[in-house]
Amino acid sequence: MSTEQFSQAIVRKPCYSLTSGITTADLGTPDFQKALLQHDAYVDALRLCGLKVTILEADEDHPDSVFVEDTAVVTDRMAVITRPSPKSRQSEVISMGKTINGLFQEIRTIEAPGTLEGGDVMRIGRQFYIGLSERTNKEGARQLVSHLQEFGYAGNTVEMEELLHLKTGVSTLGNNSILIDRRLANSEHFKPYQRIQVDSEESYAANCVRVNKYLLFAKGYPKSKQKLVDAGFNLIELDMSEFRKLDGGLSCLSLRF
Ligand code: CIR
Repeated sequence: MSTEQFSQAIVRKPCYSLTSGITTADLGTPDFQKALLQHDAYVDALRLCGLKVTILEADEDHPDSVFVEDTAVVTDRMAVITRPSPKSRQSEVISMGKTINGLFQEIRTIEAPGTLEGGDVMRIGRQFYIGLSERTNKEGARQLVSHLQEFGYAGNTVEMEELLHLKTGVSTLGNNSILIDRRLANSEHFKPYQRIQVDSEESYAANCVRVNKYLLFAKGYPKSKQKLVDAGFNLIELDMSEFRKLDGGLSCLSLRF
């Protein structure tokens, strides 16, 4: 199976209020200036991968708004505006809806009582995997699958425990391969793929982003890095320390299409 190619990305600048974003991590408060620099480096990396990057203004009313991935699911044929679960994140979709409107002809939405966040949605070819998490419920997943089917894609749900989002624990690497955390490694869904497992003390590294010929990878996870280098991937390492303090990974910071 070939690797999905991207030409564009949407990101949002970090807002100062990100220091009060939602978190379960016990890693302290993010440093705003450092977060800005790390975000700039992320945008540079997307450009290096050949993407045109739309940068949305910081949104102070929404502390978690830098994590744009959760507000939409974008494909080459259509986009779906999601319905995040935390109250503080629900109205993030209003401004994302306006941006998406200018870029996609076919747009669908997730409606109450469904909840769904893009971090729970992973695509491999025409197949989408949707994690059932504290953020994405069965009704949200059902609605997404029905939207996807309308455009010729397929969707399967994945039962999960422990992880915030599906992509906290698994990432597509292209060419039929995935990077996977121990907690999902036995899932039947992923057995057909070539699996590279991250070390158990490096579980944060399981969230990475394949963008064209590069792999965006979090800095500071040497064992997993070595496995990927040995497998022939071109890594761009990025310092994610400030976003990690809010449970955010590399994929959360952009929508790619
Ligand atoms: C949240 O809890 O919603 C944010 N602090 C982190 C969202 C991370 N998003 C993602 O993994 N797609």
